[in-house]
Amino acid sequence: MLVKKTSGTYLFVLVTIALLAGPASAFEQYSQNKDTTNCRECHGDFRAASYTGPNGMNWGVNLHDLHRSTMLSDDCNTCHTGSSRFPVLLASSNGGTGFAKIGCTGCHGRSQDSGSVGLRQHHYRNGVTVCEDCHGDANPANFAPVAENLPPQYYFTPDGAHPNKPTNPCNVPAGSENFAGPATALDNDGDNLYDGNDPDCATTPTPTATATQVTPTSTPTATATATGTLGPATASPTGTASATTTPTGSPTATGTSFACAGDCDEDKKVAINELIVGVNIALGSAGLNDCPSFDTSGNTKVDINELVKAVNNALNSCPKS
Ligand code: HEC
Ligand code: HEC
Ligand code: HEC
Ligand code: HEC
Ligand SMILES: [Ca+2]
Ligand SMILES: [Ca+2]
Ligand SMILES: [Ca+2]
Ligand SMILES: [Ca+2]
Repeated sequence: MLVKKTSGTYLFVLVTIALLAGPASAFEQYSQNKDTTNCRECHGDFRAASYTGPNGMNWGVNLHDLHRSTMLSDDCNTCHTGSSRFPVLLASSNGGTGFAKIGCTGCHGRSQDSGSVGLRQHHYRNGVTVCEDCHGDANPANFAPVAENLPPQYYFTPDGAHPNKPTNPCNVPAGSENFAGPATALDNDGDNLYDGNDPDCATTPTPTATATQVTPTSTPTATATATGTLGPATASPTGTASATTTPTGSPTATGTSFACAGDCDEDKKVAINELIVGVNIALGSAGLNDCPSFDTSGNTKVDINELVKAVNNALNSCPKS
């Protein structure tokens, strides 16, 4: 293993500590043990009779009932796992009727981002910077989430099993994302601008990827261009692929999408040898080309928070997307 002295030792120790620490102390569940830890430290008991938000506003409703009854028509498995009601994991569940098994992130995140980045940046912009200790993408300087108007995965419509679930991140028509509390709903992309007040909502929702094929007229060359918001890169990644083919061929376009930090071979797993590649890129003894998926911020370097993210992916499996 190619680890240089000084900073290399530091990185190796860091990776080792992260491996040993494991997810036990992480915010991957609403509370550690039904106590004032993780999300519950600031958002309180999810089942409290009357929810008071972190900034002191009382919603006059029970957050548990607002979610499970009002929005989800009592589909408990949307958030709950196994036969027990505890713990409640943030990104995994048994899966409600017709829903992917991704729990809270089904509404509090978008599949084009790696997990609930907008939610974390909303915290960051409201002075809660603790998320950045473990999620580099919590800092808006490190990651650009997709726009407010792109719907979370559970917002598809129509749905007979949950006729009152949220459907539109711009809250159009009114009441399609907002059900209680302040007149606003969710700041899906974490820029502190909500729903219709976010300029992203002035445009009609854009498809996540478009492909145009220029049909060749006389020469047997076809070009395909794909643009879209694919994966956690800062800039909007634009991939271009050209294929030389017969006029009847349908060339496929490939954009660069790194859904899982550290997953060099894109098998949806991060193996130890892949982590070592990341450490070597960070140290300069390997090039970013050896595994571009480490550079989730797109700054052409591998930073420590990106290594930590990869370690987390190795421990907890890649984010579902
Ligand atoms: C240190 C306190 C703190 C912790 C811990 C915390 N939050 Fe928050 N949360 C806040 C504050 C402050 C806001 C912003 C206030 C607001 O928007 O009304 C907020 C806002 C939110 C919102 C509203 C987002 C929006 O678009 O308006 C959601 C949802 C949320 N938090 C969920 C969570 C979850 C899930 C966790 C655990 C992973 C968590 N919070 C942990 C303090 C905290
Ligand atoms: C939107 C997500 C969501 C849905 C849907 C949901 N719950 Fe929950 N539930 C939670 C959260 C979050 C907690 C609190 C976990 C904590 O405090 O760590 C909780 C806690 C509970 C608890 C207390 C568990 C304990 O051991 O203290 C029970 C019981 C429960 N839910 C039952 C249900 C039932 C029954 C349904 C369906 C009718 C349901 N829940 C639907 C999110 C949900
Ligand atoms: C002590 C480390 C730690 C802190 C601090 C932390 N998290 Fe996490 N969080 C984790 C780990 C580990 C996971 C599970 C692995 C994963 O999915 O990335 C996780 C998963 C999540 C998930 C579900 C998966 C995803 O990627 O969206 C959400 C949502 C989340 N955290 C939100 C927050 C928010 C909001 C804060 C700040 C209020 C926060 N976390 C603070 C470690 C942490
Ligand atoms: C079906 C979609 C959906 C799911 C699943 C979901 N939420 Fe929500 N959640 C929302 C919406 C929409 C709001 C805002 C409602 C409003 O403004 O009336 C919200 C509001 C909240 C708030 C209050 C935020 C504030 O501004 O104070 C918290 C906390 C929260 N959710 C946590 C969770 C947690 C934890 C889970 C998973 C256990 C979860 N949610 C699952 C849609 C969902
Ligand atoms: Ca925006
Ligand atoms: Ca509201
Ligand atoms: Ca916004
Ligand atoms: Ca919104």
